[in-house]
Amino acid sequence: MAKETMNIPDLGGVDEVTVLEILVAVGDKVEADQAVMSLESEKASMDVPCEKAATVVEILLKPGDRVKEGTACLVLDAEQSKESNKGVKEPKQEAGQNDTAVVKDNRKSEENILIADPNRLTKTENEDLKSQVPASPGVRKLARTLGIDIQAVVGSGQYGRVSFDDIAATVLARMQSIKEGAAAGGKRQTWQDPTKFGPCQEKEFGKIKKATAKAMSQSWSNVVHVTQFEKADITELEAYRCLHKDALKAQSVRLTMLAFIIKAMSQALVKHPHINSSYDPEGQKLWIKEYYHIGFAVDTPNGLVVPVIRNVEQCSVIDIAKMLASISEKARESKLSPKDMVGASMTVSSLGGIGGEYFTPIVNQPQSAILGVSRNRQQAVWDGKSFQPRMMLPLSLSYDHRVIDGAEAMRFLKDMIECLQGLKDQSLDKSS
Ligand code: CAO
Repeated sequence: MAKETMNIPDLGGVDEVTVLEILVAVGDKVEADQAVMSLESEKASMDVPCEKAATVVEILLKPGDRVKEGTACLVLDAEQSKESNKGVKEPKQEAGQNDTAVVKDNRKSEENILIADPNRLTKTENEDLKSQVPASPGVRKLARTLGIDIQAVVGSGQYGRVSFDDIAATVLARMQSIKEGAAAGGKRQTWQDPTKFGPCQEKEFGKIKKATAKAMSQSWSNVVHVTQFEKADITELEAYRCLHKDALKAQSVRLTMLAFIIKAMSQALVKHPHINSSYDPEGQKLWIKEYYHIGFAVDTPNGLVVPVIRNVEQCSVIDIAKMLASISEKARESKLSPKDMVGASMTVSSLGGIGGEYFTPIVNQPQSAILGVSRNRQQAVWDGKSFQPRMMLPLSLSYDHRVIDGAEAMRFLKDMIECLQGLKDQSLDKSS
């Protein structure tokens, strides 16, 4: 019997590691390159391969031991292994065992492809190895190849170690769930039928609601949304509006803040062409629109519609106020035609008449930005010497970050607020 002590090999620059798992038992015959134990450092896990075919005589370490390069780990008997292999015929594989045997052999070599040296790994492989789930590099590689998040796999081994069988079980479970989903007519398995849990009224989802749901889902999944919030000081503008609104009411014109906001949007869009653009992801093109048509969201009994006021830059605030009233009425009476609701270059959604502080409106594709307006309130604002009562209007600008950068969006919002404040100096019936 030629006993040899096997030592921990080069750890690829790592000083000390922990024994995670012993993969062999005393008496086991191991092949050259077969993994005999797993080690784990803070950054990676690695398997230790046996240098030659041998029989395990003694195991010198246990899980949890801290080891360095050169620490004795196993006592092996190479002679005994050779002896026992002499004259041994290849075991006959029984029907059905063939695949398993191949998988097991591959498993050994796969595990050993990536052993020990994190410097040899790609960036992604190294990132994976840093995860806390114990698994051999081969298992991690397989999980990655199959698109399986190893963190989500329940490991059946010691300390929750994920094995090849655990990965296989995860794949099988997914396939089964897809099969069941298809059998159930493709209905999502996570959707729970609410009628099973209490009385429910069934209500038809109307045409407008369906169209909104489709447009919103598309925008939510395609547009890279960012929302920027800011408050506009509209104290003087609101005073100006109040000064005129009663006289205009007598002429059947409802002068709300929204008319000013729409006008200010068109003025700021002239200065910020990117905000007034449409992105075509397929053609990889950006269309800078040279018209200023503003869509505005109207809450109707049948759902949300977004009619458009065209060429706002050519309209006065009173023109806009009149159109807001007449088009909203048309919308609520379901009298809008499809052409009334297309072609906007940007949209405004005002909840100011109802309440709220800020919200995150969804971009109305193919536009690139939408302005959300909330309720203005008197607030105490510090002017450097004392608090002053100021009328503050909360604004929420959502934009497509593929098209518009944050700085650009903020500059637009600041300019838009400036334009809005400037409207107090502009005649209500002049376009500029
Ligand atoms: N702060 C304080 N008060 C406000 C305000 C604000 N920001 N905006 C409007 N108001 C006031 C108005 O002055 C008006 O007061 P009076 O009754 O004293 O005149 C009252 O609130 C109601 O205004 P309004 O909402 O009828 O009029 P509007 O021009 O501001 O808005 C319209 C018109 C069509 C946009 C609005 O009626 C509407 O439908 N809004 C809902 C939009 C919506 O659903 N958006 C959500 C879409 S999901 O993103």
